[in-house]
Order: sequence, then structure tokens, then C-alpha cells
Amino acid sequence: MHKIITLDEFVIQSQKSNPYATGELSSLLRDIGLASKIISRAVNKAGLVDIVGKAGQENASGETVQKLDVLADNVLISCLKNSGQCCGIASEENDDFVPISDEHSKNAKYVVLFDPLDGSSNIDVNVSIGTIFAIYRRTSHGEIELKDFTQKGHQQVAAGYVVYGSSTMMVYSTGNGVNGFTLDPSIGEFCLSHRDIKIPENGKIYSVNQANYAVFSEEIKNYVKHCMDKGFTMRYIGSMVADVHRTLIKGGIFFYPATSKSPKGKLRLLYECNPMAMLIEQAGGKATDGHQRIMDLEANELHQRTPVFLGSKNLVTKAEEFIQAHNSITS
Ligand code: AHM
Ligand code: MG
Repeated sequence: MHKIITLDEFVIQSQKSNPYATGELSSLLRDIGLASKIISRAVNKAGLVDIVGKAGQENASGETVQKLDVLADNVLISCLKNSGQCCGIASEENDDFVPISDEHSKNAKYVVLFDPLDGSSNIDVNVSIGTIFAIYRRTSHGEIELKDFTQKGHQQVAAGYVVYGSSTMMVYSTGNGVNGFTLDPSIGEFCLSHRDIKIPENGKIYSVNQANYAVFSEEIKNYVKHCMDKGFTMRYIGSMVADVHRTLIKGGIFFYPATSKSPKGKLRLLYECNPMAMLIEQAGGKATDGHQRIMDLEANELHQRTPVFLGSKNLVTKAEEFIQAHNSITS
């Protein structure tokens, strides 16, 4: 039998190879792993207990909240509170950030931002959903402030996602490559299954909600036509985590552009795009808003949205060429 490396072992080994590591980040990552296992358990039995369906409230972006969204949010918040390594959290489901001010957390180094359950519209129909997280070192002293959470993406200390799919997988990076762990339900452990993931430079899959074609700009319409002319395959699950996971493993491009209905795009810079951009770049791919690197974008508010194009380097560069060529003709 080949040696199994669990997430906890891997995190500790990585910590040992960094002489400056204090163990705080490692402990935080293990607590996120624990929260994910609890969420995964709930997702797996969702149809059996009363946790599918609407929670009867709207989130900070005015979207309907599902019961599992609330459950995942609560699980993450309580695991992060218990960790003692996190002095504040910001979640896609909450209007504002939440300081964790008990004695053992208030001086902690890190803040964590997350989308507790991404792809909510897929919950009730048993399609893959996921959790996305980003970890930053706080910059404030004393009370935590908004600026701790609105740092640029390139300041992320770690980022990752958990996909609750045909198996549950956690994929994360601390800025030193990307590794993936599959949950073995029989032992309740995430086990290293995808070491040092590299995204292919090219790919033949494009992933976009093409039903929005009528509200795309000319340059995006042209780029979509280009993908069709090239004979690419279209795959769109409608859960960013699942669509990005496929893109990371198989190559291709995932994009959610601005539309005339949503001029800033749909996906959130801090909870969705920055963490995915870190993973994609760490795997050798590219993530931009069509003009600028996602991780260099300025964040002015917690729930800010941005257009996003991410995936295989050559495909994202081509999409940018379409966008920029059009802009130079029209300007
Ligand atoms: P959510 O965080 O409320 O679940 O919304 C984000 C989701 C992404 O997972 C997905 O990529 C996108 O919304 C799908 O949007 P659309 O249905 O407009 O294609
Ligand atoms: Mg989301």
C-alpha cells in the first residue's frame, strides 16, 4: 500500500520546511479542513434531513439564502472562533466583517474571508457546490478594521477551496504551489491525491453562462464566437468552485464577464475571484478582469464584484486580446 499523507501531516511537513513558520497558519488551515468535513457531512445527507431549501432571508448582495448556506457559514465561523488563530472573519453571507474578540483570538495574526457555500442554486438538485477561502495577515494594530479585509489579492497568505462533488476535495496554496486532498470518508481524513497541480497552458474547454449572450458586449460575443470557431467544448456547471476545479485540472478558460445587466460582473473580488486567482496563478495559469491582473485590483468594499477570466495562460491572453483590440477600435 502506498503511503497516505493526510492534510494535517502535509500541513505540518510544510511548516517544518519553513524555518520562519510559527504553526499559526498551519493550525488555521487544519481548522478550515475540519469545518469542511462538517459541511461535507451535511451536504452529503442534505436530502435526508430538513436542510435543503430556502432559509427565508437574503444575503448582503440581496440573493436568496439557502438553509445549507447558513449552516456552512455557522460551521466555519465557529471553527475559526475556536482556532484562536483568527481575529476576524468576513463572509459572503454577512453584511459586515465580524471581529473575534475573545482573549485568545483578539491578538491573532490572521483574518479569513470566505464564501461558505458557493453555487447555492445547485444545492437542491444534488450538483457540486463548494467553499472558497482566503487568508490574509492583518495590517491593523488594536481593533481590526475594514482595511485588514480589503487588501489586494497578492497579499493573500493562503487561499483554497473545497468542492463537494462526486468526492469532496480540498485544494489550497500557501504561495508555494497548489496541492489537492481527497476526503476518504471511511477514515474521515483529507488525503493528498493531487500533488503540485499544474494547469495546462492550453485547453479546449470554455466555461461561461452563454445564456447571457444577448447582454454580453461585442468583444465578449466575439470571443465566444472564437471559442466556437476553434471547436472548443462548452462546459458550465454554474458553481464557480466546480467550474474552476475542472479548469485547473483539465485546462481551458472560465469567465464571468460584465454584462449590460451587471456592468461589474457577478462574482465577488474578495470571496471568490482573489482566492481562485491565487490558485490559478500558483498552478501556472492566469487570472484577469480582461485588462488587469485580478490580484492587483483595488478593493473598496467587502462585497465588490468584478469581471473575471481565468484558466490556461494562452486562452486567457487570447480573451484579453479580444477585449483590448475592441477597446482600441472603439476608443
Ligand atoms: P453564489 O455565491 O450566490 O452561489 O453565486 C455565485 C455563483 C458561482 O458559483 C457561479 O459561477 C455563478 O454564480 C453562476 O451564475 P449564473 O447563474 O448567473 O451563471
Ligand atoms: Mg459564491
